Amino acid sequence: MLKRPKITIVGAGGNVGASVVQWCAQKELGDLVLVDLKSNAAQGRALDLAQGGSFGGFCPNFVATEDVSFMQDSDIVVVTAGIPRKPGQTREELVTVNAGIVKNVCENVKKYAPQAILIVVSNPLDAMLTVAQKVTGFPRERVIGMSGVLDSSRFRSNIARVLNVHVKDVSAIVIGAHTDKDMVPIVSTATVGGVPLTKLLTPTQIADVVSRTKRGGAELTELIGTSAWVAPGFGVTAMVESIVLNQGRVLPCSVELKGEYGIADGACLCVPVQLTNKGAEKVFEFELSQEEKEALKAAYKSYLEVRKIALETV
Ligand code: LAC
Repeated sequence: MLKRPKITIVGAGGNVGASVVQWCAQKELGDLVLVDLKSNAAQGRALDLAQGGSFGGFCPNFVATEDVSFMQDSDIVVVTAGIPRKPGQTREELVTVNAGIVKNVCENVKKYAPQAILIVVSNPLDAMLTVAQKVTGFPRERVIGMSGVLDSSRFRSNIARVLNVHVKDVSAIVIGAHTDKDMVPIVSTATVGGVPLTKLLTPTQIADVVSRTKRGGAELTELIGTSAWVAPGFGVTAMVESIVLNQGRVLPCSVELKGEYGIADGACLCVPVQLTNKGAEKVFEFELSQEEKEALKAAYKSYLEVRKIALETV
């Protein structure tokens, strides 16, 4: 008998988790299990979504629970659990609290869903991915971080806004660390309708777009008092969709590197990867400009500092 993919969202009572559920439900990507340790939080989100199902066009048959064992045999587990940053905070400042939460969730993933593909969203993302990998022992194909899809989406939308063009025609990626300081928007390969970005914007305009992209999450957090959820929800859903439909899309995601880009083995940073029903099946490597190479090296150094704190905590 054919079965629908089982997708568990841990932290579904929070904004990002609920946004992931909404878009995965609308796209009918699988049977959704909403887990949140906070009493009634997942149930409340499930009810809200179910009440909108008739207009949203999806069947409101979610499982919502505080009981992590309901993730049993999930094909995909999305981890959004953890505290979000507040205005003025960096993602890195969340490391000690969130490392403990991610460790706890991942122990349960290992126990109940040992074959799952794990998508981590909790911050500081790249260090949390290392925690997830260490706790589960899953291969790199099955431990993937949501960072670059969001950062690249911000980059593309900033370019589209400055040029007043449709965002669909903007092709641009962000790699590196998912931090304000060390994400690396790639200008050398960015194009608009196939035309290099460097032919369309002045260096000053490009510098502005890059800086706005790196501060995209911080800017939004200052405006609304907590971190984003709509764009992160879309980002996670694009990853889930590529995996469950075996689309093979090439999206920037954080994964464990094995020497690619000259980065030492075992570091988790964002690079373009192909997402299939095996997970992060293939890492794509391409030539970076000198400036981008240096920025990636700096991202690696910062990652090591945050990872050290994360691993000391767990
Ligand atoms: C952001 C969070 C999800 O960048 O890291 O909005």
